[in-house]
Amino acid sequence: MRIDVVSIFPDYFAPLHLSLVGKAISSGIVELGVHDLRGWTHDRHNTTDDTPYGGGAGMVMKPEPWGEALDALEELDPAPMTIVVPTPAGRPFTQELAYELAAKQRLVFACGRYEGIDQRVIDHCVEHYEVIEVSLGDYVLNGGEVASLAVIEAVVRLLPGVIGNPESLTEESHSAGNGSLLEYPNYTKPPVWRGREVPQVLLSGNHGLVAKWRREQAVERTRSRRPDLLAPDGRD
Ligand code: 6GU
Repeated sequence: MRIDVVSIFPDYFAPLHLSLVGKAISSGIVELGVHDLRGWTHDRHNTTDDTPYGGGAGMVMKPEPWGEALDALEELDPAPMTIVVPTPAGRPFTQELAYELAAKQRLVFACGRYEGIDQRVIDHCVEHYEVIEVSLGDYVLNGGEVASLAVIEAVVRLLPGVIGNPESLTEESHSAGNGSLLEYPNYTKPPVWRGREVPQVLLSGNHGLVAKWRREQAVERTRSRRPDLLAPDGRD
């Protein structure tokens, strides 16, 4: 998969070269390009924003640098681009959407700042590319950079060859493999720590009992923390 990011703060994306995503890049599973939007400005101050038509607070990102950036990215690789636009007005980001994005050939993250990007850029993109506006949840970030980092990590770990043991993908929270329950609590050695014991069933060696206990724990956690993930009648 090829991933491009366009931002006025390209330094936000340095951590992508760490850990699991970094390994996916160095091994060639992911090709990453991070681009400074200011490279597509032509005035002395590299202006990327201006005051909103109609008045009001804040600034809006100008369309011209975005248009040139997207034209230039198109030239870099012939694969069709899926433009991901992080915005609190977007489609809620879920594990299902992460799997959807992981199936694309090429993702381009368009990171807006201030009050957002001139709507004509989005409308232009919808005519020329696939566009997915994505929200991380009902709260406000200063720009799309941190949201893009989260989406990129969630997507890249799903790519074949990135996670050593693919079973860990199906066991974890929100995956299809455990009925979309939250994950059960985990324990490791020592068996007693500061007077707290590991639940006896996990030391029993009885795989059937362990599986039953974990399922019960997952259901109880989900019922108390995220009842919205259970069936509407509150039963699983
Ligand atoms: Cl995707 N972007 C911004 N700027 N704020 C957000 C968000 C995204 N998701 C939640 N808040």
